[in-house]
Amino acid sequence: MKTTLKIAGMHCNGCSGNLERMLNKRDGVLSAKVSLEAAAAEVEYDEAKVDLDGLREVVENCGFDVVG
Ligand code: 9UX
Repeated sequence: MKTTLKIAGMHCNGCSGNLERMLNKRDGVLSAKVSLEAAAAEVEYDEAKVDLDGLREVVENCGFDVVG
């Protein structure tokens, strides 16, 4: 499964780098790419192991919000 999440609250490359690292550490995430410029996270994941709520949880734990 592949999705693109719109992310609010990222201010610098540290933010996007941290979020990308945390998403990639989440069980079930196959690959995550976060763009500061696009304010978006492109995530490929195994839906048997993690769902959208699980991805949202990672984003919120990093201090950001999923806005779409
Ligand atoms: Mo940049 Mo983000 O200094 O939490 S890392 S603002």
